[in-house]
Amino acid sequence: MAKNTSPKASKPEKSTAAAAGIHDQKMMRGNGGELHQTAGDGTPVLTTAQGGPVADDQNSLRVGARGPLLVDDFHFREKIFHFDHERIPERVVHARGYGAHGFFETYESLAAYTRADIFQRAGEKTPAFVRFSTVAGNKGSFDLARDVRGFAVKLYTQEGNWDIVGNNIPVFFIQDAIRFPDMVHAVKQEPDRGFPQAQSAHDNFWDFISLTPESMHMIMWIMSDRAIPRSFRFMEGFGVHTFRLVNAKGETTFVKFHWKPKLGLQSVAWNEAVKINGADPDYHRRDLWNAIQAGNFPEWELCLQLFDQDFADGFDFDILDPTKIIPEEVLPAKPVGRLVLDRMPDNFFAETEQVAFMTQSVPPGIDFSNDPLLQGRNFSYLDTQLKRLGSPNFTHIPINAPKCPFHHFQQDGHMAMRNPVGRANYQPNSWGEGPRESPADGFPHFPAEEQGRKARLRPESFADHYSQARQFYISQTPPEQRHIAAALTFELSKVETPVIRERMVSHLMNIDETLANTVAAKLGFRSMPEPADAAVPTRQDLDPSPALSIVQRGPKRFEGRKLGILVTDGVDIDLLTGLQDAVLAEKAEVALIAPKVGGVTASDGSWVPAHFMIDGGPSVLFDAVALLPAKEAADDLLQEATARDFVADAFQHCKFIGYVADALPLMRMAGIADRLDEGVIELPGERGLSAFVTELGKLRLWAREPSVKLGKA
Ligand code: HDE
Repeated sequence: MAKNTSPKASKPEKSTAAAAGIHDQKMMRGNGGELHQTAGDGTPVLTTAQGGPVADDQNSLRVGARGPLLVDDFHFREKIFHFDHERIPERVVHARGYGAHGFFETYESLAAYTRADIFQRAGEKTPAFVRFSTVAGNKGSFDLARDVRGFAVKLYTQEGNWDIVGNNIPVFFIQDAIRFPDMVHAVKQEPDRGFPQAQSAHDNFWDFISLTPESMHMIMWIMSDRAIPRSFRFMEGFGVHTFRLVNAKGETTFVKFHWKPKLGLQSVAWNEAVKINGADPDYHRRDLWNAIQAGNFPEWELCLQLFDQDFADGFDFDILDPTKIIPEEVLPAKPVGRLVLDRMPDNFFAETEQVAFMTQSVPPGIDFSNDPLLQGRNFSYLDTQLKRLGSPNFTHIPINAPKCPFHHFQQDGHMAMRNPVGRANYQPNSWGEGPRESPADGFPHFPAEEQGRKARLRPESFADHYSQARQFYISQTPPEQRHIAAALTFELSKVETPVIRERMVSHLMNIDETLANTVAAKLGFRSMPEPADAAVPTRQDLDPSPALSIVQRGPKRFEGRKLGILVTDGVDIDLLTGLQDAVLAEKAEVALIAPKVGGVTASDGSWVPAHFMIDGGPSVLFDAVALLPAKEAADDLLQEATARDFVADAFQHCKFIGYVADALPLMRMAGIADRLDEGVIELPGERGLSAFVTELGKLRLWAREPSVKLGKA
């Protein structure tokens, strides 16, 4: 008889389940609800999904030592069957995402505007789940693609789930949902070649865009640094469309939703984004995970732009057009509550992957406008959930289930977890069983008067595609404008068909001539094209809106950011601990980067563990850096090309750099020693380390950028 050479299954640590945050111990119970236990030591016995105890999970059942496998092996069959079916279709857009739990807290009663229960009582807390996402990339793509970010919020209100399925950009590419499949096809990988992934820099995308003037406002946003955020925590969210609030008297107010991050806006530089994608493709999800695990709970304020029909009638643009904003300088956004994310999901698949957002999920007191994009979305999202989650019972999945009482007669279907009990599964019934509808409490669709001829058309009030695109551009600071020009140049340089590049530049001429000329020059145009035909020939010259600039809406402090400190053996321990303390006092983080990840021996002989080795911790991962090598190790550091890149990149990306004199040889090698500016600060500095950390709150010295580009001092 063949000897069993099975490797002994290693026993799980008793605390594994708790450490992994597995709360649902039912997974480990047998059918009787009792834990199967091995003799005495408390470790649960592995079972099949049917609950049968498993004797050997390492070797399949076979005839003899080298013979064929047997179909009797129901355990193998079940295990491999389940594995083969682990994947569900990824989202057709927004496939790559990351979510967290939290709560929404209402500041004050908004009963004058809406009857929505969530807004009735000051201090009321409502559970929330938020999923951030990129749009174009597939599930396994990288975080720092140039792309819109989804910002989808599920609020589990006492009157049902309310989904605000928004983005981090307040406008959209198209004005009518019927164009969405074309738009998404154009941006995703080209169908014959299957690439590029997670990139808008290709012919099909720019072909579609250059043939779609209504996308020009969105293009300005996408080419700005908004499309390469530093962190989910430092970006805004927008409901995009105009919605309605409806109060108990049936009176309505139009509303636009804004989420504003407490820690201010921040993006990265494009060259940095490219490098982050290689150094840490999970940069954004890791950032959110780390912040929440460390107890630094990200927070946003919900702000409302509220307006009535008179305002809408007097406004320069149609409030139903999702390619337009209402500038905050024209209509301020009123803070009405805060959203705090304070808990990561226990299981990524169960929660983040299976969460199903739908624009049409609104409680009484929130209603829709006639924005054709919103109305198309209200129709679309139910289909996508059925396709992806495979059953009309997707609301039975805990992350999608309401947290308020609910009663209905929907029954059966795949994976039905809840079915009506008793005899009545319909209403009205004579058995006195089950729920009934309630005209007083139920959802009152706002009785808007509608009339008109049935037709396929676009209103003339949607025709101006350039005025707000220009307004966005002129609202940016000079470095932000440079970044837009650079992004357009980069993207169009990847377009292989010259006529598409020209068509795009002809649109830019309607937005800003200097921008068009700059891009054309950088692309090597030999002559300028004619400006694009515009449906509305005269562009309005709107006032700039400073609220649209990231730089003008940056943080006030370094809080929530990360300083990367380069250390070697012999690092001055007093300086290092002083700097760490100053950063922590600012509620920011430090990471130590050393030649070896184990750590370094500091000047006092103590052992200081590192977080990264230099190759694994490039400066692009940090908001600012400090260079604290000791003299005796400085030569070794000069041998490391990545140490040079660490310094050169930090400088190139306009970051603040703290240094000690012993870092100068390294700085020389990085080509910055004779180009020191006010962003390169010797430590501890005249005003001390806390003054240095205060300075870091400015995040970037953008004034350095032109000289870096030209390679000049
Ligand atoms: Fe979406 N969108 N969308 N979208 N959308 C989806 O629903 C759709 C649009 C947005 O984290 C899909 O569950 C149509 C605008 C976010 O799970 C799908 C149109 C805005 C998410 C869908 C739009 C968004 C989605 C794919 C044109 C910003 C991710 C998977 C009318 C306001 C939610 C899914 C999550 C997801 C349809 C345009 C935001 C196919 C038809 C505008 C944040 O239903």
